[in-house]
Amino acid sequence: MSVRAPGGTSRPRRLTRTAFLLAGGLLLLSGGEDRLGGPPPRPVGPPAVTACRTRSGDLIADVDNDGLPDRITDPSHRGGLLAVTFAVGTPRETTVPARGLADRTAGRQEYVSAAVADFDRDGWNDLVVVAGQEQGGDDPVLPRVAELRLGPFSDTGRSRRTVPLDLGATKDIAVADYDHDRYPDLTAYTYAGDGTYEIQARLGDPHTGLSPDTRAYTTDVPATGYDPPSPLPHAGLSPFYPPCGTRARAG
Ligand SMILES: [Ca+2]
Ligand SMILES: [Ca+2]
Repeated sequence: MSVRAPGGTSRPRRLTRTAFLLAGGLLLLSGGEDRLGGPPPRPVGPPAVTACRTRSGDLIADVDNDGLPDRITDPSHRGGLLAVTFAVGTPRETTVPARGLADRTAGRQEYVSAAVADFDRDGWNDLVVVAGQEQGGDDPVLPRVAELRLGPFSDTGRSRRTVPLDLGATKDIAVADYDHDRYPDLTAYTYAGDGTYEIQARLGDPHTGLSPDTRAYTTDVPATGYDPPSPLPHAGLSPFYPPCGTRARAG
């Protein structure tokens, strides 16, 4: 006769469930072969595609290390409408919005924002994702997901290395240039509570790309309210990528 555990689950069934949970945890720890798949193969050299920006402000780069150019667009200029078109111009072309790059809990998030740049300048473009619950009250609501995924990254947003970010109550993000070094920075429109918003900029870093303790600028913004100024201050890709269709001259 099996022993009834509190809650009515019999012990053998509970052990089976525990075993399943453990196996699932080990799967995730080992890099993940769930329905979102694993990260792209580890790069053995620089990308085959030279990253560049189009006249309309899109970024062309190979973000998933399959040798084919991908196109990154963000007509919102603040992360909410970012989308990546993988394998652009081929039969395998597929467009993934920010929500599809977030993670397996994306369906439960009220908002998802993303930004793409090579924050650590290793040649591979990286993905920042913030996602969570909208602000609603005096107290800031922190995002449930705030991560830098160091590239290459897959069409489900999977990468080999993830850096957790401390961005505060942030929904709107963009790539920016604050200190005019070669590392892209991240600008974030952040709720400080009691109806006050501020701009926080995280500076790109050669070792971590961005990190919780990376140098930051914080600027108060006049009461613009829930929606940030557009574009966000110092936002733009142009300091970091050459225009497409130009070639650096030798010498
Ligand atoms: Ca690609
Ligand atoms: Ca990178």
